[in-house]
Amino acid sequence: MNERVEAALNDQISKEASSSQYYLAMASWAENNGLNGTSKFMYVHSDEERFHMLKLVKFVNERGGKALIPAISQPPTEFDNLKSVFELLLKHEISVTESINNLVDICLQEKDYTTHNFVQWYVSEQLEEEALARTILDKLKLIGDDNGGMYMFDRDLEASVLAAPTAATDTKK
Ligand code: OFO
Repeated sequence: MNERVEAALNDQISKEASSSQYYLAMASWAENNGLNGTSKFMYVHSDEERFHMLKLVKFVNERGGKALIPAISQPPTEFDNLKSVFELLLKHEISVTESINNLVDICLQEKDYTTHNFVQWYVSEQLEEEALARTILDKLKLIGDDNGGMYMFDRDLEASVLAAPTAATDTKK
């Protein structure tokens, strides 16, 4: 496997692992603050990021490279409020999108069209994740400081998690 592509894929493995840990920290914070719907959403999201990481690990190894399992730094343990949690999530997803775009760029520079094809799945995934985070933030902006609205928001988020396919059950993934 091309060395530059392999290094970029390993860097992405590390980013997906960090994303998983970051959302796990958010899930735990939400659970401790009575936000059960948000907590379920974040637990599922954390699992999905781990799935993204595993998909990369398997691809690198199957293509004759060596997947490196990274150490992960400690994510934050406290968050200001629900809105700031989703603002951080969107910011994080935007940085992951940049990293995926960089990976696409390297694949093209190195003429590795197989990896380029593989990475397109992540391009679409990032589009979906950013859109979802923006939709959630728009709702939170409408709710403002209204506690009743916040309660409904958390409940709706729980319902959406229960209705949506997960990485483990979605055959498209
Ligand atoms: Fe892996 O999709 Fe978000 O970060």
